[in-house]
Amino acid sequence: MHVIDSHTGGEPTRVILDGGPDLGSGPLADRARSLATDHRDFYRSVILEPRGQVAMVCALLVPPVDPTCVTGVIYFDAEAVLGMCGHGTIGLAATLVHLGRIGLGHHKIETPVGVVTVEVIDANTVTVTNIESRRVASGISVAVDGIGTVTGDLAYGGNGFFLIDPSPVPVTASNLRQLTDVGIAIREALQAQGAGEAAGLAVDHIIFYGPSDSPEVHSRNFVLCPDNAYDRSPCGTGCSARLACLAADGRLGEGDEIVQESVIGSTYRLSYRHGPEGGVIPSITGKAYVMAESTLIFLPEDPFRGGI
Ligand code: PYC
Repeated sequence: MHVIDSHTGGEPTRVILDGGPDLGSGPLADRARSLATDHRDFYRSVILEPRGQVAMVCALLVPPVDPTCVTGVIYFDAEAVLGMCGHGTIGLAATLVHLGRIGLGHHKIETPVGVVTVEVIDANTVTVTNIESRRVASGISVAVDGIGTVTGDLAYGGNGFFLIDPSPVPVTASNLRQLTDVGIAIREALQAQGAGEAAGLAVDHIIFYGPSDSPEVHSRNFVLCPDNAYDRSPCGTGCSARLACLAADGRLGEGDEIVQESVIGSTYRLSYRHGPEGGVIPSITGKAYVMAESTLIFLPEDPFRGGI
């Protein structure tokens, strides 16, 4: 299995060029469901230690249904198959440039939730235009054991998010353990309360917001992913959900640009235009760097070939 590893603002992406399971040629949403239900051992073996690490997101390349797309892609982390992945799409574009498969300019990529566009500005700088994103519910309160009542918005940006601003824990790199634990507790309470279900949204990502030290930055975030790793980047689909909330609250106008910082200090530039369904079409600009080209080996006699 040939893979190329990159990172986008510190968050790793492993692009799987070949050697994945045969998922057929149906709609990408069906192929993603098949990957999630029938090939869990495969995707965990590629991403988990000792071959990978839990912060990584994999991008499995598949033939697109739409022939105008340069590729189809299905993203997954160690716990779940994702609808979309913003940092992964920036990393994928930088990887396709590295391979000589695309050049500067605009290209379409098919994902399970729809077609997204990348604009390759230079070998490392990419703008993703995501699928239409929307706020689903605002001011949702959840009672969390040991923490109290936490209030936030439910929003969709290709994945389902609960966004909490301001964070109950200061959003700093020295608080990663506490942010993770509190994020897990909130997600469990939210799921027990059925808040996402009631709003028609499967919520598996939690985002906290706090102030940044840089005056040009709008806010700093901490994003908890389904596998309980935190996103080292500002999270492209999370930023899409955030843009939908800022637009719905009248806090950011169409075409106005903000800078979103991650908990480790990496940044994306964000803006939106209005979408046809009443949501927003997000633009996310970030940088990715290719780090390794590898052949993964799965020896039958290796007791940990399926990952730890
Ligand atoms: O950038 O959309 C994103 C993302 C989702 C999970 C990790 N990164």
